[in-house]
Amino acid sequence: MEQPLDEAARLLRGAGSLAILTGAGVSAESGVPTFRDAQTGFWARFDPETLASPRGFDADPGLVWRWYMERLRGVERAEPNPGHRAIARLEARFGEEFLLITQNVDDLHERAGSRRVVHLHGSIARYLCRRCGAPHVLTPTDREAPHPPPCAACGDLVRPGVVWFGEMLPVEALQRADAWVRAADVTLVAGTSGAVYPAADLPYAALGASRSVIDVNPERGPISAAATVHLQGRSGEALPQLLARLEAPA
Ligand code: BJW
Ligand code: ZN
Repeated sequence: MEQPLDEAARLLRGAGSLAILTGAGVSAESGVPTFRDAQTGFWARFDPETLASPRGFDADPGLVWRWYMERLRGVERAEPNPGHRAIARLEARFGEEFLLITQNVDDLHERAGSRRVVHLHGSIARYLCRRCGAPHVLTPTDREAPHPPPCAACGDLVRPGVVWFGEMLPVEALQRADAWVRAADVTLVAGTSGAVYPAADLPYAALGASRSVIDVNPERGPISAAATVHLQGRSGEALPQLLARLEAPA
């Protein structure tokens, strides 16, 4: 029987276009905790779905602010890992027939060289007013403050430029992602639990359009079960292996 790595390499070799969907697991080997692991230590006492929601921010803006400032520092200290770099190499190989769709709010893909990137859940480096939407540039004081700063335009509170539970994803980004997974010959999914919608629908949209799906995850989750191939392993190891197999003479 064909090994999963060989099967995945064969699918990619035969593909003219590639979509990649990433989640927090891709940044785990860079030391950025996955979303469901981000509640370690002090944060273990809080429900992530409350911290990452407008309701949670309304209830305790200072608590949510401190959580984001701590995570922002973690992202800034982190470096891209071999998984991010393998994804950038795949972009170089597929050129315009490539789109990276990420749920991650870090910029590690860009720092690894990815350019054709769509962010579904925003960015932890961007800040804006929760009321009037005016952008806000973080000062060193803001970063250490126990509370979010006030908006310079209207005085309401500044919030992170991420998509919280109960909020709409950026419409254009989601439409582009959906069109890409339906049209691309292969969709490679890496490091996502498939627990959060509507991003979790994308692999099924690809399968529904009779496209192939490769899932890279050390755990076997709902997407691995439905995928054409499941590469069971860490993305920082499995993706470079896949790339090496692809670049080797057939
Ligand atoms: C490794 C690894 C290694 C570890 N290598 N892998 C349909 C059904 C039910 C509910 C809903 C539904 N549609 C919408 C909802 C509601 C809700 C939702 O999905 N809830 C679920 C809990 C069920 N969705 C929403 O609210 C969305 N908005 C929306 O639908 O708007 C329309 C609407 C509005 C109002 C009313 C009704 C509808 C918005 C979702 C926004 C998600 N935002 C967050 C926070 C961003 C900011 C922040 O970071 O703080 O995005 S939540 C969090 O989850 C974050 C992530 O991007 C997202 C996905 O998580 P991800 O990336 O999969 O990470 P983990 O931690 O879950 O998994 C890590 C994986 O990595 C695991 O599988 C590991 O095994 C693996 N791994 N090491 C490879 N080395
Ligand atoms: Zn404002």
